[in-house]
Amino acid sequence: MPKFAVISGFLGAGKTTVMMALTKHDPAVAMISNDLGEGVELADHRFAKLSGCSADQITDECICFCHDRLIETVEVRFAEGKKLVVSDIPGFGVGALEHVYHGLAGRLDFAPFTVLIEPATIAELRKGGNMAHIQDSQLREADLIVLNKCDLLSPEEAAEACAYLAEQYPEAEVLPVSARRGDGIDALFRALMEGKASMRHPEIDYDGDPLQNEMASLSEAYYQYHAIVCCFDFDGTSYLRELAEEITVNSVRIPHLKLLAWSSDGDYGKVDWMSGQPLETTRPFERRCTELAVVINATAACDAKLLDAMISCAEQTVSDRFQLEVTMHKRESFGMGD
Ligand SMILES: Nc1nc2c(ncn2[C@@H]2O[C@H](COP(=O)(O)OP(=O)(O)OP(=O)(O)O)[C@@H](O)[C@H]2O)c(=O)[nH]1
Ligand SMILES: [Mg+2]
Repeated sequence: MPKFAVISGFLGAGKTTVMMALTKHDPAVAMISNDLGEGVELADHRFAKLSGCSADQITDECICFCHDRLIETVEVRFAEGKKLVVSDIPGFGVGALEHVYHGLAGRLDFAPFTVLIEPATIAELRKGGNMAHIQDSQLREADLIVLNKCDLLSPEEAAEACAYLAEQYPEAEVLPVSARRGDGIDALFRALMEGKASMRHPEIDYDGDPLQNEMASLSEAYYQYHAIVCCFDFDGTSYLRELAEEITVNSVRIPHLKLLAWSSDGDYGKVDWMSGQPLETTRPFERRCTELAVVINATAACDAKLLDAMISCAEQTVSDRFQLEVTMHKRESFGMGD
């Protein structure tokens, strides 16, 4: 019987990258990107499609609260012969074990509830830093904890981090991977296909102040626009990097900023930024371009109006610098506590 798994984990842990790696590892895997923007094209979904992955998106609401939509999407993929469908939840999301696994018990066959963590988050958890309650609550839901980005650690550091996670979360299996290199993806695929969901009921105070306060401090923004240059061509990667640098000059913590752009000839580029880490060109453009469709998705620890102002000012400044004419299609921002 085909299976469904939730891939949870904090913003930037690598959920999208791991799901993409799973679909590339075995053609019997399909992925769903889930986020809250209304009627938008998610950067994660478009990036997965541009990269040739078998991918769907569910926007506007968390999969915790749209069971029929989720089942419909999963069943279309099962009917095509997929053996495993994986979906993430929004990166600050907690509660999918209760709402999705227990809420849909009997309607889907579940693979282990999987939570990703990256080295930077372990450091935050250890010192009880920003967002530690969200990260800890996510990990307490896990049947399977995946330590991603192991390429950033020495083998000794990775073993030490796995031992820490196994001690803190003794009910979960811990698996080290590097989605970027493909290390451990086969082991993850087998753990999902062969393992079972425990259907545990961990004690998590979903409505408690610490969790609610952390969630309420976050805002999201979704931008979509088309940019065209009149009489020369330009480097799309430089445009995205300068845009990210302009947005991040502000001293606001941004757990994850994603800038994706593509041109009508099929070329595309993606730049990611996570506070405290270097700006990353996840995928550079191969050719120069004369027009681009651009999607910006961001989650930041500030008021929604400030986040919107930061992005729109940066977009205008950098688009002017590149002499681009912009047609805005979508501009939405909202606070998690609104
Ligand atoms: N070094 C390294 N970087 C990685 C790895 N996996 C993902 N990344 C990078 O980490 C950043 C975030 O990855 P995503 O897959 O977008 O993270 P996510 O969990 O889906 O983030 P949200 O959708 O915001 O919750 C991107 O720049 C990725 O290229 C990895 O195994 N190693
Ligand atoms: Mg993602």
